[in-house]
Amino acid sequence: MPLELFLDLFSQPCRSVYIFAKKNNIPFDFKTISLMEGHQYGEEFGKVNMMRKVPAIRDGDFCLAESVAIMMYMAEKYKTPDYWYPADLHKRARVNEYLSWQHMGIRMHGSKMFWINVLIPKIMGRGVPEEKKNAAMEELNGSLKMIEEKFLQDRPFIAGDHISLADLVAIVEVYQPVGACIDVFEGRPKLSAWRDRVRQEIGPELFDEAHQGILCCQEMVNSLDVNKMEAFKPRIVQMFF
Ligand SMILES: N[C@@H](CCC(=O)N[C@@H](CS)C(=O)NCC(=O)O)C(=O)O
Repeated sequence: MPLELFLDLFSQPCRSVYIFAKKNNIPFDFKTISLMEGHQYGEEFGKVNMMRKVPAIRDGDFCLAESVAIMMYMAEKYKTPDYWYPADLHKRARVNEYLSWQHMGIRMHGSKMFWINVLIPKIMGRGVPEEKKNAAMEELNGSLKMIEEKFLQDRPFIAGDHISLADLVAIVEVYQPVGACIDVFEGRPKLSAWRDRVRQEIGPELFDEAHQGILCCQEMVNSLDVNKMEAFKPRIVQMFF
């Protein structure tokens, strides 16, 4: 049985797993888990990932969650080119440094702006208070500054001359607020040039295909059945109001 990938491409870590598998010609079955439809709470998916988060994979009777662990598993199993997760001690340490930072360093900040601008007005019928929105935007700006000044510096990619898992994990996060009409590249030439290099390395066609949903998310939002979003409301209130 081919590798099964359980994904929703509106999710950043799902996009990195999807791009990694496609770019490396890893054969897989795409299993759609629509988060907005609540598929993550289904009985079948609970057997794949009891944490009820995507991405997740099933390889025979082996199940695995967490995007970074999944990509490392695929890198080892399918012996993908070294530059993705370099064997060189210092280059690998650079990749690990970014992968360790990003969970708390940017993930929440990009996601928050997406929820604030796109999902919350639809689900709650009102926007979040202006001061919370401004604070979230400031946090996101801080994260982007860190990517430019700490993780990229004057290197073409995070670990040096080649794209790696770090760049892939970074670009999908940086694109989440772009889906919420926030031009994170404006006034950031270093970030823009890095985005162009990463897109080119991945291949513009695959890059754009993976991001198409998030960049046209208004369509998805317009068609959302808010009655199916009740489960999100207590979490939204707790985090944003
Ligand atoms: N650290 C995890 C994050 C997984 C995660 O938070 N996934 C979100 C989508 S981006 C999810 O499945 N959320 C469903 C829910 O919370 O109901 C990874 O990198 O895979």
